[in-house]
Amino acid sequence: MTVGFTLRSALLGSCIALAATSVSAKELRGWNIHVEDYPVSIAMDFFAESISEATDGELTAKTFHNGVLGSQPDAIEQLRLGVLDFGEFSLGPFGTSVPEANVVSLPFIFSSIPQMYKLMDGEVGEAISEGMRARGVEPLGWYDAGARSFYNSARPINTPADVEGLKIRVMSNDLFVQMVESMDGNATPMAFSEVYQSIQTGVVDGAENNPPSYESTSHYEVAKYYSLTEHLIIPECLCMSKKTFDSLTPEQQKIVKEAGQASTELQRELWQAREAASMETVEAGGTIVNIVADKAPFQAKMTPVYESFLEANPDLAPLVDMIRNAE
Ligand code: BDP
Repeated sequence: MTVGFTLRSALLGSCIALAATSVSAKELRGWNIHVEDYPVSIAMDFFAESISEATDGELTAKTFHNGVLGSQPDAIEQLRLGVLDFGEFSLGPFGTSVPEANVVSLPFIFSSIPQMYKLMDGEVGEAISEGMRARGVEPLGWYDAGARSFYNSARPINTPADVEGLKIRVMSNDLFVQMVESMDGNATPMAFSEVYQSIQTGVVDGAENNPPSYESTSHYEVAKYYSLTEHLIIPECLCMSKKTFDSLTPEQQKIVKEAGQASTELQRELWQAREAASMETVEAGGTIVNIVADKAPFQAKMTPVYESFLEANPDLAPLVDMIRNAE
């Protein structure tokens, strides 16, 4: 009798404790494609720690690195639905669901990284944020992803004619397919995780990316020609599912926003250092780097890409002009 009573009250007690935990404490789940020591990953871990500290553990967050929660296009959909709480994404794959975000995937649209920062931290970033919010995503900060350049296993690329006939992996977005096809290359959209093996086995000749990604994925081991075309400057987004964000208290939302800004500042600093370190690593590993001094012939090839984009998205012309006419 006494034993039964004690057991029952102990069980009841733990049920109450469990219910209390699930009401007051919440663990947010975050998606990240990169390895743990990547600038994005370190800044995301900092974001998670800051939130937990500022809320005294009432709100905690955990980032799953290395793309273990799935491919980037799938993760973007899950974020919009609120299945994932937060994540760090390239605006490249984001462009297919948020038209405003697609503007930054137009080749050579930004003239430099400082210009990209200035515009993303101002009116252009605000216009893209509006588009993202309307589609279920709350941006918390724009991370740096430098400039993307081509690499392949066949030859250095100095002019657009050197791209002809090369099989190049691109991120999942038609704009990148058109970009490669406009130079008579063969574009293959493919998941990031499949690129190493695909180059190694000759399914593709190469891909395009910034120095830290070229290095951290070891793509430089299988594609030794790295040609600094810098054709894409695509910012990245630390963002939260709007569903998750809206479920937080105003005070928690403020904490999340501040943590997002602080982690963005950290990421941008870490990025600079990693870019330099990555270039050293790949060169020491045998990469043959060539600087593409004259980018004009590449830019000229992109005219049809712009034309078809503006034809399909006439309402985005002011945003495109805002970037192209900026200092
Ligand atoms: C990297 C981006 C990452 C993309 C990857 C890619 O940081 O989000 O998934 O490129 O090429 O630079 O897929």
